[in-house]
Amino acid sequence: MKLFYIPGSCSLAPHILAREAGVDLALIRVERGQSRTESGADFKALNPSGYVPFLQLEDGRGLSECAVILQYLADQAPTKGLIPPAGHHERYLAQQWLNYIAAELHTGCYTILLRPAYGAEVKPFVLGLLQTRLAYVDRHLSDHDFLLGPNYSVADIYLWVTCNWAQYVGLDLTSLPALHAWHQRIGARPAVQTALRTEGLNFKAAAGRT
Ligand SMILES: N[C@@H](CCC(=O)N[C@@H](CS)C(=O)NCC(=O)O)C(=O)O
Repeated sequence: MKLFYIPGSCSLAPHILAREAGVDLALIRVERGQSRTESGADFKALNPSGYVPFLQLEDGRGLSECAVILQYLADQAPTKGLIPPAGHHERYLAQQWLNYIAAELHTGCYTILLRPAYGAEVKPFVLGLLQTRLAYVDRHLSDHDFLLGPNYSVADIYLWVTCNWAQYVGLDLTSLPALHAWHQRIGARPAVQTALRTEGLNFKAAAGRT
């Protein structure tokens, strides 16, 4: 399988997950803002939305949307326990968090805060929303080790990547103690460190933009 990615962007989440799960992926870099791959191929011809992550399966079919790709990859390695089995209540809890991260944090806040196309007048309001939404996550993590309770999962990986963007929007994660401690803990995982190094990033510089 091939994962199309932009270093440090949301595509870092499926990249980390593949390493955690031991799923073999070829990484194809897409040039930010240009819809071209590193070899000059037209990325939109392959994925008309133009977004990374994009996963091309062995049979040539494609999958887009970060939350969906994460579930697909985790389902390839069911014994690793990175996602609860389909049909179980816990699977819906995983989807609940994935959807929250995608809608409320990623596109609902960070995309607006980080793209110059959105005017400066909306940004303080959206930053306030982000703080409120992350405070909710911080409260949850204050009495749970991970988003799904005792088990590290795809939801933690996606949240971790979005938390890396906090520094670019002027948000200090130390103001959210449980989230900050959780972020440090996950950042130390070998699979996370290897993915960061492979994308030419480091944890301290915390990895790119949406
Ligand atoms: N709804 C999409 C949004 C993905 C998205 O925003 N991708 C960004 C990177 S985080 C992107 O491809 N940007 C294109 C660019 O910067 O050229 C998803 O959840 O996967």
